[in-house]
Amino acid sequence: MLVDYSLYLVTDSTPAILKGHNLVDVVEAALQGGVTIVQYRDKTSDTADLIKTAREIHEVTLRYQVPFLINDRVDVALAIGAEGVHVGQDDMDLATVRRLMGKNAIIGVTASSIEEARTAAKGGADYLGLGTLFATPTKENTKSIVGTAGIKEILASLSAMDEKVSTVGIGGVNASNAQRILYQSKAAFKGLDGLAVVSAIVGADDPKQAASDLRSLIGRPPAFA
Ligand code: TZP
Ligand code: MG
Repeated sequence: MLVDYSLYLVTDSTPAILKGHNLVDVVEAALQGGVTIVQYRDKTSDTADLIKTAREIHEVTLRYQVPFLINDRVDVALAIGAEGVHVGQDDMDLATVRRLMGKNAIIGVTASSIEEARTAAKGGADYLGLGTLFATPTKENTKSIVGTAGIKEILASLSAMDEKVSTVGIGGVNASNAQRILYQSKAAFKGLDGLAVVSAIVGADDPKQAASDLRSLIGRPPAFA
């Protein structure tokens, strides 16, 4: 399946980031602004609430014909018929996720090192979330801050493999650094396929505008290039 990873929205349900906005409305605004794929990431709600909110978001993403993935929870993804799942290194193993979700599902894995990235690529991940790029309050206690230099090393190593995997950078991405991250990653063969963003869109006063600004920055060669 051809998936556009260029502007990947990852949701956050914490009041500090949502600032009174309704999450489903924020996702719709972000879709209007041009996000190309959406992941529902919610570490606190109970299962019934996860399923309810995931269903609501999925109704919206289906209207915009954008793939919808669930973070961590294969059971929730299966329950609502989501297009995919994103798992971290401590979640269900990739082979089991693939068996449960089927060959057409979009499966993403977080990778913070060359070894993690290569293992997930060999294991048949469709894409890798590479990071953490920059320290971010959205995800505290991240194992490692890899920066653009670390991302470049991972991309260089992946490009030498037969297995083809898409990649998105995540962690502290915003309108001020998006073009630089993409530009610097291009020095490593094909570069990143996209950028994953949480607070720069979910926490924006105007999520549609924030998404649209990021989308045009991503599509445009940087002024400094
Ligand atoms: N994984 C690595 S960093 C991160 C996740 C889920 C959070 C990124 O959030 P933000 O607000 O875009 O920095
Ligand atoms: Mg996880």
